[in-house]
Amino acid sequence: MSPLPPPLSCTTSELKVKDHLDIEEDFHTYEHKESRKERKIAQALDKSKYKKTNQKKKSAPNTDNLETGRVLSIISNEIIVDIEGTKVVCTLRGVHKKEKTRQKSLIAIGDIVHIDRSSKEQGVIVHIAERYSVLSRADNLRRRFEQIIAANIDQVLITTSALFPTFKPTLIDRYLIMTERGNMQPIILINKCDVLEDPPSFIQTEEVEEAKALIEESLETYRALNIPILRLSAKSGEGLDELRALMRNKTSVFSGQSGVGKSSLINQMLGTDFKIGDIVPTTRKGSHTTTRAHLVPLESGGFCIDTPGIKSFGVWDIQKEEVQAYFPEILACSGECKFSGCTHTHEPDCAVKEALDQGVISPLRYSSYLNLLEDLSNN
Ligand SMILES: Nc1nc2c(ncn2[C@@H]2O[C@H](COP(=O)(O)OP(=O)(O)OP(=O)(O)O)[C@@H](O)[C@H]2O)c(=O)[nH]1
Ligand SMILES: [Mg+2]
Ligand SMILES: [Zn+2]
Repeated sequence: MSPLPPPLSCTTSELKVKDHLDIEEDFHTYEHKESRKERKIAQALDKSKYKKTNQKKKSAPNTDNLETGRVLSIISNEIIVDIEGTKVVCTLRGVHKKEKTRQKSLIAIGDIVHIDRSSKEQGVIVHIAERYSVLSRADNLRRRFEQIIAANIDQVLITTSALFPTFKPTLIDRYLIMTERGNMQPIILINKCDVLEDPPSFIQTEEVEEAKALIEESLETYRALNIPILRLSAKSGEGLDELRALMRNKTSVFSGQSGVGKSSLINQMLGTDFKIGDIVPTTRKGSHTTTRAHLVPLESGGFCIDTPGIKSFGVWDIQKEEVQAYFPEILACSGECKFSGCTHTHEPDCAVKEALDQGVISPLRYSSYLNLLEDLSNN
């Protein structure tokens, strides 16, 4: 058995340059031309800041005289930071913006930052502390950037819905990979379970029965893998006490497709007033109501983060050969395959396919595995 790949290395603004430069070299020679124009425009707009920061050679800043806070939300160039209960509007010191990076955003929700406060309500972020975990995905465009969803998270609440939008185990499996890679505990949430018992008239009975069967199969599959999975309803309140208990003293991020009810669940549990959107009747998908992530402190201790719905979830920084390492049940059988480099797709005498036929490996998981290999081959 090959060991699991190491978790995604947590990046800080400083570590990035030192530790990541080698692996980023290829990317930058390729990326250089395309983005040079963009960078020039940005630099021209921001010349004064660049000049100032250019003069200071980067070294670990002395954080003794700085205040520490946590990023609550990011509104273009304004970063709202919580410093002991006070919201401070900050900007990012120019030196951070100049770093070569494969990340789409240098600063993320949940980041712990050190701030030079210029007034009660305003300050400059001088340093981003090392992240202990990161939830990220590949951006939509040819996987060229890592898009950080949130940083310094204990657990990812992989939010799905029983019906509208359709329940998709493949998406769950992608989240599980990035959750493990990013050093976090996954918890799968199936919201809108009320509709299985009391479906609206526009949903056919057959569709409801299919969803019920798929959910039962998923509950069994993920429980066998020791991954917590909860049936919930923001409407009826089913499962909310259990979820509230799991969130106590933890930093949790709600992430999933648009319209699954992330903001509704948070509003129900915490009494917040996040905007709730309608489901588009023709597509039965959400309408991308939450447009930026928000971090909310919990009365019971800890934090939770509401995030915008994702359109797609590409795994980031994973090679095809590594995929099976994230499917423990597939990895466990792979040693018995006839060929040592068996991909479990077309090879004869494949122990994984045998286990699939015998019902030891769930068809849902196997199909996610194939789906991921295909996705990675196309990029
Ligand atoms: N029947 C039912 N509807 C729900 C439930 N939770 C949310 N909804 C509905 O689903 C729709 C979308 O809810 P939101 O909370 O805005 O979904 P979201 O995941 O935050 O969506 P984005 O912000 O777009 O990512 C709204 O019409 C909600 O009323 C539930 O438990 N049961
Ligand atoms: Mg929302
Ligand atoms: Zn095989």
